[in-house]
Amino acid sequence: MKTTIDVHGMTCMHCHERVTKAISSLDGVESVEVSLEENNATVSFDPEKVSLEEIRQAVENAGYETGEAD
Ligand code: 9UX
Repeated sequence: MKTTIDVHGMTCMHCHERVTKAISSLDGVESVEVSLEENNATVSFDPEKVSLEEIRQAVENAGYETGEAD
């Protein structure tokens, strides 16, 4: 499935890279597109391997706040 989650606190390209790596390193994530401008991350993942909650947790562990998925 594909979903977009809000990610707050990213201000530079290093933040962008940290969030991208935090999400893409999870098993079950197929692709991730992080937008600094829109403060979100669009993630394609296999829900049988990884949950949305785990993805949000990975982003928060990297030091960023997440919002509700749309
Ligand atoms: Mo640079 Mo982005 O400290 O937080 S990684 S602003």
